[in-house]
Amino acid sequence: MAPPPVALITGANGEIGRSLLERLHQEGRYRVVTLDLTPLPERFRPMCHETYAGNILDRYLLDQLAAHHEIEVVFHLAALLSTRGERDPDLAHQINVEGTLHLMRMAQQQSSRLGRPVRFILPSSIAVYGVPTLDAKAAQPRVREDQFLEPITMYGCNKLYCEHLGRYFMRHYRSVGASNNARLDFRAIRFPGLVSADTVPSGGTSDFGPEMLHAAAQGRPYQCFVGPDARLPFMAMPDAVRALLTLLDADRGALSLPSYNVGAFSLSAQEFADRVRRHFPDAAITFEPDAARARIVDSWPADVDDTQARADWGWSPIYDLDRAFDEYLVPAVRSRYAR
Ligand code: AKB
Repeated sequence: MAPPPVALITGANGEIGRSLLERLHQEGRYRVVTLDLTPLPERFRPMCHETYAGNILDRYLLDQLAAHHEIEVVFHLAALLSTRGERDPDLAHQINVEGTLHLMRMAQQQSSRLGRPVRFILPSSIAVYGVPTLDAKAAQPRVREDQFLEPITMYGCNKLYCEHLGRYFMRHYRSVGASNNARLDFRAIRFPGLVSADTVPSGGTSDFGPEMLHAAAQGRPYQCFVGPDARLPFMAMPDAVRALLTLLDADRGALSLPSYNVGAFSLSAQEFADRVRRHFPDAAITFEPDAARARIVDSWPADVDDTQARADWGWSPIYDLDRAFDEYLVPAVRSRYAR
């Protein structure tokens, strides 16, 4: 029997990466090769066919990866998130754009070599949106994929441009001159703020939600860096991983967009704090807004319209607000910090 095909995960050591790795390992459909700046912790290594510690900007390393493995699927998760990106926009551009370009080029070459399209999955973000005012945010809470595409962060600009790059590589790469028998098959999801019970995110601006929850579960006070009215869409991590895998498996012919919104639930920071207090009544949460970070959150939509993902590839979240907290987040963080 032929061995399972190879899937490459970049940024495997990050929040989505670790959850995705565990899920792929359970399913056993792929031999997983990982690439991350930092070595994977010991417990994840047996889940991988091979692990590489290195930089996606290292083209020599990417060439080596491509030479050693017939990569059929790329999950390109490595990125510098929105807050970190504003602290160092040049670095954000390098990692988020140049790194993605290198990887798309590699996936393109693999597609030509294998004679079939490598599927390239990119987690994009609600950061691609730039809603101009709070009035506009209130008037249009559920934003469609083609609205408000004027991001105010380097990270948002990078993600939006990478969506275009993916579409270009899939449909138009080298359309003049060289012949192309197989282009890569690009698919992207614009994720809301993700909340995981296993990891605390770092460098993002939707981080206030998960930070609040993890602080409360550890009995630590938390100063929220946005005001109580700041509202964002959120999603539980298992749904995010399921979204990636469902989009991966979708029929190419059914996909009408290169990049899709996916929604689950929308919460203000106050509502998030109230939910947390419902389960951890002693949680000491205060609001001490940081103007720059609060402005970023204000520019992101309150919620997303995911009609197209539902219609094209059957997207539907398992975890609505109640289930996310009652059945996943709270029991899992409790047991995590009880250990
Ligand atoms: C961030 O806050 O930068 C990310 C995102 C919304 O993409 N979590």
